[in-house]
Amino acid sequence: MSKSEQTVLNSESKIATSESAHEISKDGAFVRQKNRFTTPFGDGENELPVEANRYRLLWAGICPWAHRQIIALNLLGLTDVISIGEANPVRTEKGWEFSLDEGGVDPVLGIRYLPEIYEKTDPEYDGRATVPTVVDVKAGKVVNNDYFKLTNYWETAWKPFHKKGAPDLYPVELRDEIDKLNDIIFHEVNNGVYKAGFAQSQEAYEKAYDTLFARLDDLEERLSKQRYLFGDKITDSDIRLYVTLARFDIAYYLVFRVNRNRIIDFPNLWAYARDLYQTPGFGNTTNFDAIKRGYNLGNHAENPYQILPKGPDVSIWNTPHDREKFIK
Ligand SMILES: N[C@@H](CCC(=O)N[C@@H](CS)C(=O)NCC(=O)O)C(=O)O
Repeated sequence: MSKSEQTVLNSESKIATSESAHEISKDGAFVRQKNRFTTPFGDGENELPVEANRYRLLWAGICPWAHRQIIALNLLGLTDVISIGEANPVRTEKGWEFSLDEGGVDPVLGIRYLPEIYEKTDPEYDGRATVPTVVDVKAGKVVNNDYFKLTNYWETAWKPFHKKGAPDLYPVELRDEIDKLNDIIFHEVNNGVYKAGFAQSQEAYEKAYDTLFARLDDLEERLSKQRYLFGDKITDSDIRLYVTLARFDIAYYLVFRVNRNRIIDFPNLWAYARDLYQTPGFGNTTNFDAIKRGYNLGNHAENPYQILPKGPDVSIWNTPHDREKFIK
């Protein structure tokens, strides 16, 4: 489908289904839309009550912002109290579709396309219906799509439901530093690849590309001295960096033109990525096939003949990483 056909389709439906014109600045740079549903979880009057079996998290295996929620829920043992719905990784012109489920509808919410629940929640909403989305099943409405802060809610407000021995992914004494690094990782790496991929000017693309690789060089150096970003223990920042590393060589390198080098060319970043991949919660929630199909065949991809790249070989993610050497 050509870009102009895509635009026509998008303008016909009220809810935008791909990165829309309003997310491109005058100089051709991609500026991500703001989150619409941002009420935090907590026990305050205006907060979302933390309650078992009340919420459903909707995601798609392609999506880094959604994947990090799934990793956090798995590490913390929250998958017993928050249900999970998964959309097909290949996004359609009508938005995320629950075609992996029997009958093509989400078994709990009964929706075929994600925009249906956004429309039901707020008929005025005209942004993109995105994953991750948290739905209050009792009310049948979207309550949160704040992909940036969600992992922090699972890590803090949801503590009463953590499994025994769950890791502390957001230790109080490190929160300021974790927040600072998360901001950098977001702007320069997680969203950096999108800024390169969705840029509509050479200048904006090159700026994103240079910033991204300068930051990867910096992280390569940081990870030459310690096992994880903050030392010996996995934190929230590792989850955020991992989801982009896992998509880099198989999708971004080619589709988003971030081709200075691959992750497997950085000795420390590559060993670090494998170390996480081989940690329960990371590799078992990483679906390389979904990632490849999603980025290459989804409605935002410019791939008129729908050809799926054959490589790369992902079995190398299981090779030894030798990162235990950093633990004293
Ligand atoms: N909620 C954020 C981030 C989440 C996000 O962009 N998710 C993507 C998938 S990785 C999505 O759902 N896109 C739907 C669309 O563009 O129609 C946003 O609005 O930009």
